[in-house]
Amino acid sequence: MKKWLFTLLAAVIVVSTALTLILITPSSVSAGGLVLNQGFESELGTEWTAVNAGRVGAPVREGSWAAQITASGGSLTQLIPNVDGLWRYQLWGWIYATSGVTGYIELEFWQIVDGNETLLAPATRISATNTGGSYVQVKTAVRSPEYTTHARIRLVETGLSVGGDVRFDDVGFGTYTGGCFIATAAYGTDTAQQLDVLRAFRDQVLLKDPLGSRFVSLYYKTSPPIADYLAQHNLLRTVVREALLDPVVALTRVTRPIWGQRP
Ligand SMILES: [Ca+2]
Repeated sequence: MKKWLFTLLAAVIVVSTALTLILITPSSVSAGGLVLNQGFESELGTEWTAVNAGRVGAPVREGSWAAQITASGGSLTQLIPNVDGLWRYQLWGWIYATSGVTGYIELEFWQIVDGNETLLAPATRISATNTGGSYVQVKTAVRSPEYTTHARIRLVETGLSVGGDVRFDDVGFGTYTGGCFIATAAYGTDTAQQLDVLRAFRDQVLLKDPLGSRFVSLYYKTSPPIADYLAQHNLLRTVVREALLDPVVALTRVTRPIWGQRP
């Protein structure tokens, strides 16, 4: 592809996405840029340590893949650096579990200095049992203890036996923002499938670039009043969704092979 064309395309996507970001929940972006909002499309095996667990097709939840624990005692674990003490964080995820099986998303706060690891508080757990053939969202807010440097997220289960099934998708951790789901302004839900590709672009492109990160930060600071206004004006909301958001979503989706992370 010609270089100028690529540059033009990138510029169009960045500008369009920036305009659209006001409609996406800021719940997974913190002051320090900490972001973890994972749909298991590519990150499994790189960021997560999997034991008796792996990727599985996820027809019910967003994207093509979810995480599945394949045998009793299996787990998926991830250590997250640069977590601050005395902050309010939010932990969430989607769990699919068959009868008698419980899926847990556990969060621990650690102080890790010079290789010395200290667990600072008992694990916070959110869970779901027998979700009736679909994914159920669980979430909680928790304050990190003083001296926190890291968080550890663990996806585990109880009750899994032959014929049982437990899956996780869209597991996220980030600064608590009071549950202000700005996406409601346009799509009526913060988990609208249309927004997933934009989240991916934000996480994989914008937030990996210093300028992009500052831009996203700035946008999250300035966007709530705009989103509030949109939420109260149905006609404007429809116009924004159909004239701006939908084309941007389509453009971002078709260009994903260009900007997307390689698995
Ligand atoms: Ca997924």
